Amino acid sequence: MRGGPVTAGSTDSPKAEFVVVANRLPVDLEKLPDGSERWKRSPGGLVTALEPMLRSREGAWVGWPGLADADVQPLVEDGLQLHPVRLSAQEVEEYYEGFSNGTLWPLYHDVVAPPAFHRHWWQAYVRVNQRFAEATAEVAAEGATIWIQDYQLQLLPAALRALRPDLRIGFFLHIPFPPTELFMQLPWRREIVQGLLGADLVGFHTPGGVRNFRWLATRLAGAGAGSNRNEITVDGRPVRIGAFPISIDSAALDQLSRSDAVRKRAAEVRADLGNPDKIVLGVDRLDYTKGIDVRLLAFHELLEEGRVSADDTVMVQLATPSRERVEHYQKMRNDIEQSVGRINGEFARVGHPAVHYLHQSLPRDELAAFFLAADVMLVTPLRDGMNLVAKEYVACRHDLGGALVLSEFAGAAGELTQAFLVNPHDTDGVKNTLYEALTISPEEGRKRMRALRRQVMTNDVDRWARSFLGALGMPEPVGADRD
Ligand code: ADQ
Repeated sequence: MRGGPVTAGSTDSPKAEFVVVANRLPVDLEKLPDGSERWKRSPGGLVTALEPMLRSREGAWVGWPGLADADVQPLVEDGLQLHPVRLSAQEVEEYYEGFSNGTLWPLYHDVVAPPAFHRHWWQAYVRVNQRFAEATAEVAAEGATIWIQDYQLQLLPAALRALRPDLRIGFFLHIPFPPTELFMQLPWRREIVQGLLGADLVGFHTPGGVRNFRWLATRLAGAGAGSNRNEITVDGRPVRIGAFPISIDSAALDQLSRSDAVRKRAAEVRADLGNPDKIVLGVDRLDYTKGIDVRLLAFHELLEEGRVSADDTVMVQLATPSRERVEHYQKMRNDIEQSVGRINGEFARVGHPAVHYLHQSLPRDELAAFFLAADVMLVTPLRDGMNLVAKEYVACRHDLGGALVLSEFAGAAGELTQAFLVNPHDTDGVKNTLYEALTISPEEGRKRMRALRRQVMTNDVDRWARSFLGALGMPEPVGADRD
């Protein structure tokens, strides 16, 4: 699916053998200024990974279209059935912004912000998960394979199993599964664990997530040992658990970054920045877990100490607007913008900012040009399920240039061991590592980048999806194209 408007197709869809269920559909319903509505495709890593599989199996996707109170009929897009789930404005507030993003998101990210526990948010979460279960049960063929995505739908596996015990159900969590002590704070901890255990396979990014979940399943849901270490049993039913580190469409990004247009644009970006010796880059969804403040502070102190000069080193921070209605995000945005202002106030010259900050979402090819132009990529989350930006940077560096500074607390650190790993809570450590990455010899840089690329180019998102669905035991379609 590429960008652009989508038109509604036939609505009398057959039952699907393979169904992806996610909070959001791969298309967004948009309201135009004249009050009319249109579909806009929202290509992302998950869509790109799953789309070929969905198409080859005439699959379906169940999700919210992104607009409250929208009564939308199912549609067929290029052979892909899309089944919208309706959410009221109050449900968006309580289930999505509330329980998902105000309770679960901070709780699962090491409580870097305090999670709020509200019973009416929880009730909305239960109600919406039940609605997703009914919508999915409606769409799925007898014995179909269902792949549920992410933390907004943790009650769905059990709710769906209750309605349709014939289905093969997989669940994948895109964010970290928290340490047991933190998870135990959740008033509805037992319900969540029991919800997840409705699946036949529960997948996490890292072995740590698997360990935490296994402990909680045993403690809170009486799960027993399975026939091997990747299995537990619940009421005699085996539930597989495992680590499936997600990745990106590495080959596509590699190709894109090799194109003349992107290479030319990367040179333009450098020139636009005043042809500095070094460009330091951050690219994130604007979220308090991403540690944007951590890297701004490190850069600020390096400038103050005179170890780095704004005359020859610039920082660029690209931040996609995110969850702008949630209060905590508004405050964080103000704080970051204040820090950028402070650094520029002290170190910029007219026409030469020390930090360039764009609160914008950029097109893919533009992003690739920035990755190609950047000498150091700073990825410093306080906690992150995986972090795809780190992998995208590596996939774009076919020239073996650039250095990746990566937080130990990103799932990606488990695979990208040749990066400059940092503890984002240790400001001196981040500062010294950033300095080291800025001053690395070209030979050492190439050696590290070669090793990183070997990892990222081999383990792409297609392999991830196949490995999850293989573990779930999904049958290959007749004539499937296997590599
Ligand atoms: P996210 O928290 O959204 O994902 P991440 O994995 O880094 O984090 O993905 C962000 C995506 O947005 C990347 O593809 C990136 O290129 C893109 N992006 C960021 N800033 C952008 C900008 N300014 N313009 C355009 N694009 C931009 C969640 C989890 C992660 C996990 C993924 C996938 O929090 O830990 O890696 O899901 O499972």
